[in-house]
Amino acid sequence: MTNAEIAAVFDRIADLLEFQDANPFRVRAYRNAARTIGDYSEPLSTVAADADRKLTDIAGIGKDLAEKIATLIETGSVPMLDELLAEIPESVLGMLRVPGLGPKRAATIYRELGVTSLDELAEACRAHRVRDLKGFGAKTEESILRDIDIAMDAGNRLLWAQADAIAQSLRAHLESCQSIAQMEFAGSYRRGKDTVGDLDLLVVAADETEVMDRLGAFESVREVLLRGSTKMSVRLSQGLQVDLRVVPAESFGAALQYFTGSKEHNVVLRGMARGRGLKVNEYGVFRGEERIAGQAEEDVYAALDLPCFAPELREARQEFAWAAAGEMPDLIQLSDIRGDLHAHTDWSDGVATIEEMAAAARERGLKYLAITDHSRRATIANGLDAARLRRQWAEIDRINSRLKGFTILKGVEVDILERGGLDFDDELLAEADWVVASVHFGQKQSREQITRRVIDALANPCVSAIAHPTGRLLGERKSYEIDLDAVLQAARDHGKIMELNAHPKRLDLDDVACAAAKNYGVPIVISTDAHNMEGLGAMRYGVVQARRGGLTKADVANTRSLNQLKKLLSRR
Ligand code: DGT
Ligand code: CA
Ligand code: CA
Ligand code: ZN
Repeated sequence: MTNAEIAAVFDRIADLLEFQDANPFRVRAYRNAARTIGDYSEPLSTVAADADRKLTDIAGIGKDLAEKIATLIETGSVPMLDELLAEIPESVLGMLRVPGLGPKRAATIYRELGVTSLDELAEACRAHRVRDLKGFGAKTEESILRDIDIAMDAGNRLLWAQADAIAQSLRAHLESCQSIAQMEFAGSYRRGKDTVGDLDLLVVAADETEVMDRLGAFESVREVLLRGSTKMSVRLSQGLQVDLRVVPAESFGAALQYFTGSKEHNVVLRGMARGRGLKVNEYGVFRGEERIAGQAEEDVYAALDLPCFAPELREARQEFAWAAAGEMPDLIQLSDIRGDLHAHTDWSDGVATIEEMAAAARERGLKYLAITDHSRRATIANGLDAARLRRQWAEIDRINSRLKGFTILKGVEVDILERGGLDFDDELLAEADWVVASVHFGQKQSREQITRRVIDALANPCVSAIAHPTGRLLGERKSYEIDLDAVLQAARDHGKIMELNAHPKRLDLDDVACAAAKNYGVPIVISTDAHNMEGLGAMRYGVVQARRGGLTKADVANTRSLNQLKKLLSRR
């Protein structure tokens, strides 16, 4: 059983408990467990099998949890989950993914109307049976119907990070196949899109039968959907479909270009080719019958006098204009990142100590780390009051005095309150090195209200950046209503920074908003929002999205040295 599978079990337990309206702290404990396990780099089954090691040695895993994990690894299930499932059919959980439909309302719909799936829910809304339930109404019914696609999609598309984990293990599995001469993933996965519908895989192989047999033997394959002479499609246990195509070596570059997409990018490309009397398809670039390019992707683009676009840019947004003007941005890379400016510790809802987080950041080659635990409003996340925050900062001073070549910044993630204003006084915030402000509460307010709250926060001289500015959670919740243009203008006017939260579920700001920030001259900070040591590894997901937004090293605040960063911050 993989860590991701174990994490999914605890997430399901949390879902079911929520559905039963259980104590939120109990629900949170299972959510945190899922996060810790999902982020852990070593397979827990390895730790469990090692007689010299204990699961409880892992930060964030206590005795009760360790027992459940051991049972899971041993038997493939855990009694608690089975008991919960005996009370509530699993299909009902899909309803929890409809934005705005909390566990309480979902439970009402299930009990009163006997609705057990998303399809039935849509039907009940269309038949206007939902609006008459107590606590509902016509507006709620309409919004359920409007947002139900998010919940339906959630089952179909994987987060890029999930697809990446699968792609990497599939690549490792296939690499031992002697027959494969070249192999590359294409499609939305290669473009780094935040969610991935299916994996497109291209290979050049001496013997396609061997490759297809090998793919069929991949441990996660649940079903072979189709197998032909050059194409094979399988469905994996995670629900993801993989499309394999075996292509001739002389067409590999053309196929890679074609199947990387996007479709819109390819439409523009074909138009440009036609203008030159050429034809582009998945087999090559042709002048009449003659193939003038196809083996390498660069050659396909070169035949049209175009640069070999970074896959992240191939969305028919600005890339062709940049190429025409000779102004292709030199995209940011993971190695450009020097620090992480959003991280939690066991002082609030993280699981590692300040020192552990700092050591882990240093291990990753970073020079600085801001500790930004939650402010008191976030009671469920064990938010800090002023006294505890001051104690934490004193502790950071002590740790810093022992560190050489690495600096921990005294930060805080301060809540932007529902009524407006921040959760701490300016006097306290002025003592911080770095302040990120976030909207965690009052997310259902109007566009005017939320925009005003965020702009006011930007106007506060103590605030350095706005964290996860739109609040979206991929597959769970759309952005709250916010006028991002007005927010970016305010950020520019007040010399502030906007966050690209690198958590794979957030990626917030998204690629398009990052490009908008760049147009306004607003720097972006790519931050992991890590709640444990492994969580710091999310930086690369953020960098991929930043690249999709066309950001360069200079556009991103935390590529700077600490001194340069301080200069940037002194603008506020
Ligand atoms: P996904 O899988 O929904 O996350 O998105 P993609 O972009 O991976 O889409 P997919 O898997 O349907 O197709 C992969 C690429 O193949 C796509 O980005 C462009 C190319 N492609 C597929 N079908 C067509 C088509 O009908 N026309 C054109 N021009 N390109 C296509
Ligand atoms: Ca695809
Ligand atoms: Ca596909
Ligand atoms: Zn945070």
